[in-house]
Amino acid sequence: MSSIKEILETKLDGGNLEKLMAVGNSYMHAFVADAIELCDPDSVLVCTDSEEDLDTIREMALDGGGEDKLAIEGHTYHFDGYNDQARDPARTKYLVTPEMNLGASLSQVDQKEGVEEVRSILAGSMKGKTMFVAFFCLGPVDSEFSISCVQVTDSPYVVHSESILYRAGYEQFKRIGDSENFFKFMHTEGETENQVSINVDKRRIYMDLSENQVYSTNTQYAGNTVGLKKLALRLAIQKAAQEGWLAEHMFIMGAHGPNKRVSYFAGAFPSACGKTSTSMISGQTIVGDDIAYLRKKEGQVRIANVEQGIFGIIRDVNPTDDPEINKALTVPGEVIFGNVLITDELRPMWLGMGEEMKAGTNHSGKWTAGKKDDAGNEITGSHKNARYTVRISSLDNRDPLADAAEGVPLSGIFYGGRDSDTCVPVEQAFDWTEGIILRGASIESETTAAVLGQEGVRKFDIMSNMAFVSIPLGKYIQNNLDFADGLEKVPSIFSVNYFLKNKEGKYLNTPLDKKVWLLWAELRVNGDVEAIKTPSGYIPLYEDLAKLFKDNLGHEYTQAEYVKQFTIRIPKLLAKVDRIEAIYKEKVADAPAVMYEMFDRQRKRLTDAKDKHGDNISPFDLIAK
Ligand code: SPV
Ligand code: MN
Repeated sequence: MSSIKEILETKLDGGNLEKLMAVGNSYMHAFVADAIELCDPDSVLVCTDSEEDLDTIREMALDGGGEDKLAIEGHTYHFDGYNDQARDPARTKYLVTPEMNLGASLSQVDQKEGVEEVRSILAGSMKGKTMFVAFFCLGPVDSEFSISCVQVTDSPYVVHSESILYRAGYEQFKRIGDSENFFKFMHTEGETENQVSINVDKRRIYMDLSENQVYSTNTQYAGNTVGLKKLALRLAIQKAAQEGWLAEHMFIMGAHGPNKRVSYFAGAFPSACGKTSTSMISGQTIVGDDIAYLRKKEGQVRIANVEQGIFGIIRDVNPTDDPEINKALTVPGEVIFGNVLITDELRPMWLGMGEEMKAGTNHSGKWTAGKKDDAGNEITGSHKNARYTVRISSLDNRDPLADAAEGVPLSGIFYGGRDSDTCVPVEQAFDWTEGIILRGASIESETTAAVLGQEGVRKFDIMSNMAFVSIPLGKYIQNNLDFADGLEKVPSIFSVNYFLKNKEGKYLNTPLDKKVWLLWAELRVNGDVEAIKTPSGYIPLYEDLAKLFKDNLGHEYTQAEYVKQFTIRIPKLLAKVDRIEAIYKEKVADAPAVMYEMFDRQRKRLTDAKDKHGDNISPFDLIAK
């Protein structure tokens, strides 16, 4: 049997071998040697943190590596295959050892079986290609949050994306010494035609939980291939539960209160519920838009952005609604556009940009309006899940502490979802336990026309992290509950709902109103405003909202609007408790007992209030007299 060094020497030239060996980590060397033996690339290119190595990646991405140039300097575009436009839950599985049952709701296969299956697909898959070995860091480098990662892939596009989205990690990897404490990602595109993966049936995204290793193959969409994003989140949730911290699907932002005060908030909302746009509310500052790690330090919660860039939905980005993003996407600078429409002038176009889509090229080939696929479905010019990849440092609204090694102190958490008829626009939880259980662990979101299937169906999504939880769901909730133990200052939990509608189906709020809910929460966590205690939580006083609406949006907020929005809808809230409880009873065998206590208490509060005030209670009826 060849030694690891001998295997590496077969494919790495002197310079690359030197770069790899300079990181003195035998476990990483063994991982790379294994990838070489398995995938059999022609050559191996090791990327350090240097600009020179990154330039090589950029050039190779443009030289048949998944990207092409656009007219504006630094802008490139990438297409994924026609059926490779999103995460693929059906082909995404956890590989588990016999003692590791994750429960009925999570997709899992036996580790031995799964490894064998995916490795048989990966075998020889890099023949004739270059394998890239790249190092990145989850969280700020050289910090308590840092998790070192090594990515092997045959896609320069993947490495290029990671270099925008994550902090460089070659030097960081040297810091961890000869430790096994890092994440490993192995990706191959598989067979391609016109630079896109074609063998969908052989697509696999398998998380080997006991090895902290992910295999991903026959796919290019970043949500399936960029190891550090959702693949790493799944590994991090397991690691966090073992070590007593949290890995969450959350944005982080600085809310700017009176006298230049900045209070940091995080928020978890399911896809297409305003997560990125909340992190970008005008006049505020962004730390991150997608994934956060939370740790306790000296009695406080510190939270850090796992990423340094945004892989954002481009649909509806326009100068009015998203001025900062729109600017970053229209001036020279490093941006990768994914699955947008490209005009003959090499200009990217997308849905909701405020211009009519021209004819051009998209992920389906040549495109003109009205084009249909083989099944007769209309193909939009730019895909609904088309994306942009950009560094937060390219944005004017970046928070000055966005890369702080110690993260930022966390004052509050928002949980949200698309809810047309039940919860008020903003409400503070009674306490941490109630917030985690009746808000985070009770998130539901209504499906939209953009998603296949019936519209308006409520989909259950624990902490909006359901797709990424890699431990039994009850354990995950318990870990969230326990996180408050020992804290001197427990962050306040809020629920928000931007999607309330009246009986005629018209929204009761405008998208701009979220700024008022945020700034109210900012005042609340600092003890600047009182609140009304309702059976379901604390809601704002009319006077405080009226002032915030006037000062921030120039809007005369009426009592009638307030009553419509903040009426406590008892029957709807009772139905929600019953729905959620039924899901836990049916699907989550290890749900903590305190959950059922919380459901009962909520029911009692609601029925008591109903007996006293009726079904739908105006907030004015609840003001203590
Ligand atoms: C999401 O869908 O939550 C995303 C994009 O952030 S993906 O990388 O596909 O997960
Ligand atoms: Mn996300």
